[in-house]
Amino acid sequence: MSTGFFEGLSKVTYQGAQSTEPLVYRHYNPEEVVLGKRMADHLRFAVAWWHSFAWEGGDPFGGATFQRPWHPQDDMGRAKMKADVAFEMFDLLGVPYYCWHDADLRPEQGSFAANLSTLDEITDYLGEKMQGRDIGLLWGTANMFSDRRWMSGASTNPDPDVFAYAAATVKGCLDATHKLGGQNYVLWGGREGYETLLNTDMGQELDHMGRFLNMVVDYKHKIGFEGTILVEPKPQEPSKHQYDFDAATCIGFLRKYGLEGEVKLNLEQGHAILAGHSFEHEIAVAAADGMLGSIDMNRNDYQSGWDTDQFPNNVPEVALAYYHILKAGGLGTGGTNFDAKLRRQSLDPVDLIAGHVGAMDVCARGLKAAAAMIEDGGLEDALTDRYAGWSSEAAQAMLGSDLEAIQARVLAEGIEPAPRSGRQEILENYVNRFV
Ligand code: XLS
Ligand code: NI
Ligand code: NI
Repeated sequence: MSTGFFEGLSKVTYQGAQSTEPLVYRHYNPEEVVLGKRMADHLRFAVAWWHSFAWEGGDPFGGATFQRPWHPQDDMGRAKMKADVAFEMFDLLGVPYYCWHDADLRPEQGSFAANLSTLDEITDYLGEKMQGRDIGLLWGTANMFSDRRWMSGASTNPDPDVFAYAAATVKGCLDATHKLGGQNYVLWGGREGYETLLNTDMGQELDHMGRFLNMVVDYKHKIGFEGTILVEPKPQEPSKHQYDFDAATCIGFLRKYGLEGEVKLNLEQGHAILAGHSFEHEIAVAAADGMLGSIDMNRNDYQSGWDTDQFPNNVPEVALAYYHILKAGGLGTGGTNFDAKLRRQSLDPVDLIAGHVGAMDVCARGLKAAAAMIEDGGLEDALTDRYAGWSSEAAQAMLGSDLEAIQARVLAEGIEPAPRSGRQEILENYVNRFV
């Protein structure tokens, strides 16, 4: 029986680019084959439980604006109603995946044991709802940042009891993710960082975080979880400085603690912007090290400088992101998660549908543009041309020699490099033909 929350709204269908209807897909055609693969299998869209269903519309200056029938979220009956509405939305949108934090799903019961058992109960309920539907869990994760117990960090907390609580929590969340056939498990360390170095032993905190992540990987193997473990870089907010600052910092961290080959990255567009990077920069950094795992496709407001988690709506930006994803061989077990929330004035159920429809269409259009650039090969040809000198025997031999030999060759051959244009404007104009 339907909850009636989305009354009057019907299943969103693909109608083609010429359609002027507001709630249809104009570009997202799940069955359309792009570069030999269904569009749905490239993009692997996921809805985020927290922003779409748990967030009540508060901001630092004011409380809830959304008054959903399942608010306040303090009992199991309402947690199940929230799940019923979530699955109704998944059906309307035709999305293949969803993601959650433990705290988004279950009511807060005040003790570890009670929270563990309600998490088990609600994830059983989700499992029943997944039966007979074409929907999977992209990833599960633990919210180890909202409750006051996490205020000084989870695995990096100076109090070993909090480390223990974090380990116990992640075990429960990994078990639940495994039970639901999750494709990945994410760790985002919002409080794994510091407010002031005056009270922080950074070296010790990093060692604890490295040890913690190794325990997560060991447990994943022990229970036979085949999904990918992902960490999600973000430079700051809520912590002033977060240890998972950006892709490059995370890769260094993972190597230091022997986790390369075990852990990949969940990259978020908005976090890239906060770190002073473009999204494609973060994707290219991860891809260069074989650590591209999944993406959170939500943009930030460029003027406000904080994590506004907006639905993506800029095709040229999204196209460059998918270009680098396609170049890297795709998202693997990962997907495109909309870690995005409505604006707090967008009160109506139709707004929730419209946010996702627009975002899915922007991504589909970006993917098609990226695929067209790959097929055309213009950017790849330009790269081949720019680095052509390196295919000569002398250049390759130089990489195996040393400074003395190289200096001797420069003198003997009278080498004086001739600067060449980088052709940036020509390449930017090229990209604009596709977006
Ligand atoms: C917050 C993060 C968070 C993670 C999951 O900024 O993006 O939503 O994706 O904990
Ligand atoms: Ni975020
Ligand atoms: Ni995120």
